[in-house]
Amino acid sequence: MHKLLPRAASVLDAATAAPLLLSSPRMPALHLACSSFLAARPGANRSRTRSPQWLHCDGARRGLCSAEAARRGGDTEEGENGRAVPERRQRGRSDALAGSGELLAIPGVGPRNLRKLVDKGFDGVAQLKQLYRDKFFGKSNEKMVEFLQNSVGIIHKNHAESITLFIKESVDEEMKGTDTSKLPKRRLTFCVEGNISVGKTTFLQRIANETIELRDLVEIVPEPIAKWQDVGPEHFNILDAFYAEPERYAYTFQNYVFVTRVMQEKESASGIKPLRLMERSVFSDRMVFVRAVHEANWMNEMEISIYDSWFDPVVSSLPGLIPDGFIYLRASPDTCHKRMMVRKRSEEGGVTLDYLRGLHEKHESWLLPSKGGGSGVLSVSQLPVHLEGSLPADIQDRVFYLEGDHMHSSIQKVPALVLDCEHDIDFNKDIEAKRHKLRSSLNL
Ligand code: TTP
Repeated sequence: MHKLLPRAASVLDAATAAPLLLSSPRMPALHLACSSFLAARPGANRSRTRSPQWLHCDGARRGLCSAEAARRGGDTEEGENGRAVPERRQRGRSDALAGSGELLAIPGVGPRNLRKLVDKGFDGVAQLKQLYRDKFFGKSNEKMVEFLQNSVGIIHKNHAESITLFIKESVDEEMKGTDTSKLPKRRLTFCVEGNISVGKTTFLQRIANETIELRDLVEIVPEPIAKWQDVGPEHFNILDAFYAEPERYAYTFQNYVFVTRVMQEKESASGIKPLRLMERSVFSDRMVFVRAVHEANWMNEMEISIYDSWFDPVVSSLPGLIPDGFIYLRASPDTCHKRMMVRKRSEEGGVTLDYLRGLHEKHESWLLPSKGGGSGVLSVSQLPVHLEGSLPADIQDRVFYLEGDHMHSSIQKVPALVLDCEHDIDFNKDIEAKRHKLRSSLNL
């Protein structure tokens, strides 16, 4: 862990303000100043997000492009390319769907959408209501519509809207007469991203634990590096194996990184603090590291195809992996390299400045506005005009919304806060100064 920590103009102020990004109408305890920020995430009129380019998978293969009857629940039972599904296949499927018939009572659900919902693990109305309560309560309907279209694969927006409305009204009906202030608040999750050694661990531990205002509100989920360094009864170190023989172990390692993140998400899912700050995400795995090892030819075409073939469906079926926002700790590759040299993690002896440069570029093209306007490059929108006033002034120009063809559909329009971590500061001093300020204000 670094003794000296990266500095934003005032990292502490920005970090303290970060939870303001996480506002939700259901989180009054956080004194949220910008409740419209997440709830009104833009993209309301986006018709359908195209599948990400890296999937190399066209609409037909994913069953996304056949014509669909636009009647109430009017999805027909068609196979790929619009051909009728063979009877045997239909019979097997209908066995699997037998227990989920109640879903057919939902406007917008016909046989085809029923199959998609069941394939994604929604076996009944109760699961859809739970999804709504966990992920979309207090947000605009558009969020759930987007989820149904992008993650479940419901093609027609009007079907997704009908399903959303039905579920929302059912939940609202059930909650009539309930004192909502006594209900558990929906947890929010932010993922902290940034190059190797930029200071993510330190940021999380010290900012969250040593800042009085945040301690009781924030649960920290550190990256499961210890799990990578100690696998099974033989205590294999897969991080070390990867750096020692990257061509041999890149796929195996990235696969294990993903699995350990899923395990960790499950372990932390039942926490009660309203805010969960996670170190990295499956999205940095895919957008940064998998890209890097593929470009370095450490992961071959077959391996990246295998990775992609499970990445999208698995992520889509685990909504807990999808954060409400990102915090990008940004520093130059040189600075990260210097910090890495000071840290001296034994496995990283061979990590070159060039490799860090590559990772830096990938973070930038993912989490920062495209500067050159190159086509095909990720674009990130500035804060929409109508929301400008709702964010604290000192983070207003550091918040962006992720969008673009290279972005996984489930993080389209997710906000990202960018913090400049180029310069070192002594956090002890800064935290003490903040405490002092707080004590003075309490004495007033
Ligand atoms: P980081 O996730 O960047 O963690 P860190 O401890 O370096 O972060 P910080 O100093 O900012 O707290 O990387 C941990 C190690 O794992 C690093 O050597 C890079 C490697 N790694 C991969 O090779 N692939 C991956 O997908 C991830 C997430 C990490």
